[in-house]
Amino acid sequence: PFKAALARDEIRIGLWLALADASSAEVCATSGFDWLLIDGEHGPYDLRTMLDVLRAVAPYPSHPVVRIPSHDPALIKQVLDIGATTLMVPMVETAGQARDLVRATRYPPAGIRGVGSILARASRWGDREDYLQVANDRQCLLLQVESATAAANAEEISAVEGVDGVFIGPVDLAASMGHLGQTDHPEVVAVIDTAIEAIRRAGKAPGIFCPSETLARRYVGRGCRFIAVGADSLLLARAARSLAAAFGCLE
Ligand code: 3PY
Ligand code: MG
Repeated sequence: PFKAALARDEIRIGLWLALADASSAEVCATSGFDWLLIDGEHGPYDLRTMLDVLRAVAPYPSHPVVRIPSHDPALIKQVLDIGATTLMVPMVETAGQARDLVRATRYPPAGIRGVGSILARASRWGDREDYLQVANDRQCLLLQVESATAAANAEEISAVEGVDGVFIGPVDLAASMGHLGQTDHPEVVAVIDTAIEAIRRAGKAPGIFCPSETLARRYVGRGCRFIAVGADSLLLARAARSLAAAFGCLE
């Protein structure tokens, strides 16, 4: 449903799961976000915690997206085998890299994914007999553009067949432009706006991480379609600090 929604140009609002904990992920899954990002790039996840979180959120409608830390086809194979269907891949700079990533998620002859699903959760432990036939079409691949070079190549990257969405990383983009930590710097916002247009010209869904509500609504208005509007760690920190402050702690 997530992949189909992006193809239909629908808006999907998400939440970042940075805490790498199955219980907090399950709490977040009860809140109704359209998608949840299991952040294996910056969160302290390993394959087992990714698996735990995938299981924890499985009974809920929120769609899990797994961000992997590298472009390694061996890791991609493992993450798909534990049952992730939607991957987000950071730091994609060129269309050539995008093509290699699509191939890493597809079984031959379309790609190079190794075949081990009969032993894996992805095929419901072999119960889905058509898994090998349907797997390639079920994958949803989201690539990140998050440098000045990547933003300049955004249309070519987006045009690669098999790429479903292109997610702008404002934090790394700002850093690459010499504005470390300033995701709302006017030059950064201008490059983001241009990248959104380039991604849409290629017929793909643009996405972004934006915990500022005003800016998030602005990016939706510019054409972003999958937007992460917050993170579990930020929500917990804000709520805990505000409750403590209400009772005068630390005064
Ligand atoms: C970035 O901003 O660099 C990300 O990867 C996602 O927010
Ligand atoms: Mg980033």
